[in-house]
Amino acid sequence: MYTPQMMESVRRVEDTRQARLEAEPARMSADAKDELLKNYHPDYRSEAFDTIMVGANKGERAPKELVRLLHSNSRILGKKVDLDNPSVETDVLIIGGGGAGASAAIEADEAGAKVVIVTKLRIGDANTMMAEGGIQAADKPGDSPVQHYIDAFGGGHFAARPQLLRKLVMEAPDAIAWLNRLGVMFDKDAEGNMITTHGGGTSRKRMHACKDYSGAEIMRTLRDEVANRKIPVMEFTSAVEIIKDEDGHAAGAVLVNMETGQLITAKAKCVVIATGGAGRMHYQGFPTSNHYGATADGLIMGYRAGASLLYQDTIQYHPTGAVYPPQILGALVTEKVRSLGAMLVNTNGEAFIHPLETRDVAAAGIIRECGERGLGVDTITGSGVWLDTPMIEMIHGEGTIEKRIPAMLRMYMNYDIDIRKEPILVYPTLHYQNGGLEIGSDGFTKAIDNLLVAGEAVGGIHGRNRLMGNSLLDIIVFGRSAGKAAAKRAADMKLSKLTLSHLADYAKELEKEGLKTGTVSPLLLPDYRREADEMIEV
Ligand code: MEZ
Repeated sequence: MYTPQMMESVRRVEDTRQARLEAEPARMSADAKDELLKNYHPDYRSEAFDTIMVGANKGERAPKELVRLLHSNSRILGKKVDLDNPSVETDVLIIGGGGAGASAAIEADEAGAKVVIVTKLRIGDANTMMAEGGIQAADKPGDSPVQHYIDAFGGGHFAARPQLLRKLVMEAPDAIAWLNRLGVMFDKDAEGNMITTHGGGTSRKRMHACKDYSGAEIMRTLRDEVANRKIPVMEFTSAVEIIKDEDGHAAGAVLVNMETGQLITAKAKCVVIATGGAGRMHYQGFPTSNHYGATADGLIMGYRAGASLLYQDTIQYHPTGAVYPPQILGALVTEKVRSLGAMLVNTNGEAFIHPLETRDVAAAGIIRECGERGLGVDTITGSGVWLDTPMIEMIHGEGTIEKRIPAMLRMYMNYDIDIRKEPILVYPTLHYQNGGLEIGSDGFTKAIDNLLVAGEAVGGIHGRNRLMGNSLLDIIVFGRSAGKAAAKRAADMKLSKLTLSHLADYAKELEKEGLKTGTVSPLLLPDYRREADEMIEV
């Protein structure tokens, strides 16, 4: 399956394998990491960012693609929306059908609230489903939430909001217990103990996994629970704007039926934004590991309603996205592959970075290797480095790959690459938005006291870089608590007259700044047609 040139490089990887197994690559100093990030991490390419000219974060920078949407008008500006006769009325409206939205819905329902989930695709079409390697929790002897906090705080460059991170690590053991009770099939040993491994930047083995489809297994369980509880789910229905009342509360959302385009008014006493990430914005032209609907919708709706963003300028590029074969460009190659011992190796078979450096550092190292150093392996989609998967069975014994990372084995087998015998080619892929809407530790946005945010749409939990397995964790911890808080708030919330006047105000602000992009937002779905047309022209 590899080209003859690639095979020449594979031979060099094989020649150095035994020696690499015997000598672990050195860790980098903190200064060397900082230097590497500054020079090679995409977050530091100033030309890829623009200044936000309107709203709560005016004057701050964000990726150009996001700024373009923030500088766009509402999809429904000037359209007739019947706010007086809502077709949906509920206590808690949850926007997003991924792990955070489902967890919030389950807890709000448990607390006795009337709940509706709206999701633009199907429930479970979300980044949760795509997460592979595991979920962190310090729930074993020799570990502690404090240790978990220290790892995550350092990994995030000491920028995480302390109260948010504290909540994340303190509630992690209970999150795992909850998932266990709901029926998640975590990997366990013969005695029934949870099997845990390291991830990049962890000082203890606290990654709980379900082989390498941890997110899919968690989402399966949450989706079943939502169905068992008969929580209404409006699928193929997108929220496009937050509705407010005349006192500035969130009061629901304007929805659009994705098939007919019909606008629907949903009134709610409390709203939870759980819309997930932004990989399909393809910042800086990167491929992505994200699901089709990851287009930052919640950030746009929340911002237009008055909420503020935090760390919107920091993006996570997962070091190991597939770069070959081209059919799976950008697909996630789970960090668990490196947790199990596979090294990152250049075209000469040299290990150039410790495989479990934090993601931003590992990604920057790969970009340097393929760029300035010219030691990548050329493919038709760009240059990549080897991830030396055959090392795994040399370390842990035959059968480990089939048992621990079967999804990886199958994905590559589809292209006649047997990862037990041959290494694979990887390059960073857009994986996660570190930033998002700003919340307090109670989950509410600062500007609107009955608007909550949970999951990847939140900024500040992880700081400027997230460790593996802390996202599956945050969707459960913050999803659950958002559901409980929303039910409580809804119980004593009285809404006044509904309004969308904030859309006109936002439009005026855009006009005042002379901004006329001709685009509307949120994006809802990526538009690959332009790219396809360009390819046809070529
Ligand atoms: O937390 C993640 O992003 C994750 C578990 C990804 C992975 O490498 O498997």
